[in-house]
Amino acid sequence: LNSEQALRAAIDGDEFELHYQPRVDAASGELRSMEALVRWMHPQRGMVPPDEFIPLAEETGLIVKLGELVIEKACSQLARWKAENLPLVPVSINVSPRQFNHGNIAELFVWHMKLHGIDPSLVEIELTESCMMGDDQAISEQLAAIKSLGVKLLIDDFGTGYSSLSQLQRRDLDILKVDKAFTSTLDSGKEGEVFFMAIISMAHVLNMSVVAEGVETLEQLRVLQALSCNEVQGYFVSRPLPAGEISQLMRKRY
Ligand code: G
Ligand code: G
Ligand code: NA
Ligand code: MN
Repeated sequence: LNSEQALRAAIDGDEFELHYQPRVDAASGELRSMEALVRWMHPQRGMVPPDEFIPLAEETGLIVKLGELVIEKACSQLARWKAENLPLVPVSINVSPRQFNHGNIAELFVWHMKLHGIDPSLVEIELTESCMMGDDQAISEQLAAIKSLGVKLLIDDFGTGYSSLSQLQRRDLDILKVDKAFTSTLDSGKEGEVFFMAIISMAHVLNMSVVAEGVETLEQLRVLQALSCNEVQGYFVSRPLPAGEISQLMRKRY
């Protein structure tokens, strides 16, 4: 399981599946997007979570192949939902630093969107802060290429990395996802609230909307609503679900 060889064989054997975690409007609860989260359906071990293979995929460079598989699966799933006439919302796809630095992410997305007839407004890309470090010019060009497609850009796990305010200001990002570690601080007094208040007002000045990740309780949701956090994601709303269960959710929206 933990070898490069096993991971490579799993990629060739198509042992991966996407689950989808809803992201909803904080005030109305309306479905806004779904995050695609990859799972390894191991023939012996069952479902293996990404924490157990994404780091290895990053180290070995297999993330490039695996990442393309994820893009392909997300686009073909969107096409299936579209064919079933379900009310579509965007799917948000994680792109890791190595994958981002490997090169033409924009072209890769265009190719798979075209292949499946998917409108770019139905695709979002989640980048971590570490994707924003390095050759400034090259990063800006990649981000601009993605934005010109009409795909939204999210900064994921915000607060855990080293991005500076000036970096945030320079990048043309649409949505800021605050790391779930900060959401859990809302349970222990005002300090967590003050942090969110600062992040939210900064993001709004920069024309970004804010998502709180890892929302697990009604109390957390209430605080986030009061702070004008735009959207929430987390077990309180829904766990990541297989595509079939998402279809049922979408049918209920009619
Ligand atoms: O699904 P779960 O919450 O267990 O995900 C754990 C970690 O794996 C998260 O950091 C998540 O961003 C990452 N992850 C899940 N799916 C993908 C994927 O398709 N590509 C990349 N690069 N990371 C993913
Ligand atoms: O790094 P990223 O934000 O993509 O990680 C998403 C991970 O967080 C997934 O593994 C997902 O299963 C997990 N997750 C999603 N919602 C919650 C939550 O409410 N609480 C906790 N503890 N984890 C969550
Ligand atoms: Na993510
Ligand atoms: Mn995240």
